[in-house]
Amino acid sequence: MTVNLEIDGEIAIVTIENPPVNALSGVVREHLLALADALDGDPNVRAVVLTGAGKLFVAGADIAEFDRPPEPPFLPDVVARIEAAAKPWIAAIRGAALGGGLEVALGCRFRVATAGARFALPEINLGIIQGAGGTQRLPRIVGVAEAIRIVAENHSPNGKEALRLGLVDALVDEPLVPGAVAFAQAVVGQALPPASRERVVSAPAANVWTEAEARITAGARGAAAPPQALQALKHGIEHGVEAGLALERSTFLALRATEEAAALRHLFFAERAALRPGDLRALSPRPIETVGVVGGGTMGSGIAAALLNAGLSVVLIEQDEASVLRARSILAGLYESSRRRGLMSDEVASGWMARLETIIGYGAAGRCDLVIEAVFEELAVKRSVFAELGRVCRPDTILATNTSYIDPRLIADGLPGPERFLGLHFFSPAQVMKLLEIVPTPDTAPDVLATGYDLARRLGKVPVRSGICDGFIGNRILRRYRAEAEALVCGGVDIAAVDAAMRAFGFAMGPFEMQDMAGLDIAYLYREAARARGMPVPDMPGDLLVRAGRKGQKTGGGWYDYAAGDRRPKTSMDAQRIVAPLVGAKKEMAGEAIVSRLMATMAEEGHAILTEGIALAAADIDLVEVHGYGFPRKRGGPMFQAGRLGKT
Ligand code: T1G
Repeated sequence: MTVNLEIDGEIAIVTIENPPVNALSGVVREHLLALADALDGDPNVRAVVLTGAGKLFVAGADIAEFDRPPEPPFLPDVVARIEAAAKPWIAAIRGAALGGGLEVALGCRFRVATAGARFALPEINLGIIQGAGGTQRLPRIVGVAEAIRIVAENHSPNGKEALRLGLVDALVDEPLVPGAVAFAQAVVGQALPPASRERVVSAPAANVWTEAEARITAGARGAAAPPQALQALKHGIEHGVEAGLALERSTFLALRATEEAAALRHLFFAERAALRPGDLRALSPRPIETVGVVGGGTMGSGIAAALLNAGLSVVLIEQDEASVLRARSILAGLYESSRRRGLMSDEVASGWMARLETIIGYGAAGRCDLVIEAVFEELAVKRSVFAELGRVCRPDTILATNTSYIDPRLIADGLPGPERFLGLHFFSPAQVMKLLEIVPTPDTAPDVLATGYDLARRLGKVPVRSGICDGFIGNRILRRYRAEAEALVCGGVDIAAVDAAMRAFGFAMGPFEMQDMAGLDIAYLYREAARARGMPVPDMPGDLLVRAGRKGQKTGGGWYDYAAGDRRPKTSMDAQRIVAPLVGAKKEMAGEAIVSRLMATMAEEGHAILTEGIALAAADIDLVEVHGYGFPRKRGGPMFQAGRLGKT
């Protein structure tokens, strides 16, 4: 890790080299500050080119430092020193200039970039705001409206757009540094342009602020940082750059110390670690270009859409013409919604339908590099599918099941080449949900497992490895979470109070609203199956509701009542009457108490899962909950929560 200095005639070239992303760690800041002083004092140097080594400029401050109190030299001071330099500093940008990296570039008098460069101030994704002048210098360069989009709404212009906005002064082709040196030689001797912070910015019409506040507050969904980033930007426009810088910094420092920011940092690093598990790093995944999907129902079609969105070719296997037509109409709908949601580039969209082949029978499965089975959750049905696949597929074809409950070892039993088999558990809707539970069997070959992770990376999924147990990681914790929520109701706590508490905590829905949407019969059938196996499973309020025909939204009522065509839950006297035999005297319980009770239950099950080796790390359990079960991102996950309470 260092900051290199080279001299090319009258031009000094300063290169930040701090792999993997040139983060502005303490040592880098020290070097930059010392160099700024030294180069200002060097009469032979008339301009400075600042760049980053490798594929990008700078990915920002070193996020890993944020769990510790800020250490000098502070980044705002480094930026201010570069900005105050007697000679022009020219930022030469290739790849990403993010967060503090863009702020350093804004401190330079000039910026040049390649057309493919990317500019962003993504601090809000970490529960913080910019901390080194981004909210003040950016609007003075690109104007208030554009700055609001970049500072508080995650807009990230590329090089071309940055030139149009005036964020960069010129686009240069590779090799970048010689182009930047030529630019520097051209500006040497010219009067220095005003520093970013001194540039005049016209205050926008009042409606710009009110509209932005409404838009950003709504988009933030309760996240603290975006509205505060806007406030800091606005404060500087209305009260001057010094006041703006001061508010920005105090806000940054305050947010940096919050649980929300710690939770988002936890997930930032967990998501990256999840993609590169240590035991598979040295392995090369198998090449996957054509993927077979058996079953074109909701899950199968969603998986097919996720594969097509990622540019892969899909052979969707069904058993008859009617099923093929149904699958194609589902996929046509998913294509439209993926387009609308911007889930695929124009390039991918153009070949989407052409890369989809739907067939009856297993004939074409022999051409597939991987086949994912997504048929009905019944062992015999799944085994018959793999009997066919074992017969027609190439010996090196990877075979995967999307089961969410059945033991994959039972499904693979007797399959020729069991080392090529594993569980790939997608979550509905599979083209949207980011979680992929990867469930190897004892026979699964390491490179097959590595291929599962590589597929997750290509689909933009978050892979989490799960051992084999009932419900793997996610559904096992869900079962405990729901059982504990029902236990609260049995204890006299109001159904709606439990849901309200979990929504206030950050969930989009409480456990009962969620179950009404998914259907109460899934859990009921699971319990009935256990009872049929002779297990002593006591009746739960949900069982009484299902036996009374209340399966949730699909039957017009479950825990709540629903008017026809209306998904809004209404308190149900019928439901309360039906569950009354299992419910004790009415009891008031504070929202926080409800939350900590359910959090403790999830963490307790998480600990058991860790102890049994079903999950490799507590952070993996948090990723499952956040990316598969709607756990609020700003809370980090049940294990993170337990850690905060010192219960790990
Ligand atoms: N600090 C520390 N480590 C970082 C890092 C950072 N800013 N960015 C990435 N890493 C690590 C990451 O954990 C992984 O580590 C490796 O680099 C490769 O990352 C004052 C306060 C740059 C687009 O939010 O968006 O500046 O797993 O797998 O897919 O206002 O990383 O190998 O051990 O993601 O090629 C603002 C965060 C900081 C940008 C590259 N900056 N990074 O993506 O690789 S706050 C960000 C990214 C700030 C100032 C404020 C991406 C990337 P490991 P990767 P990638």
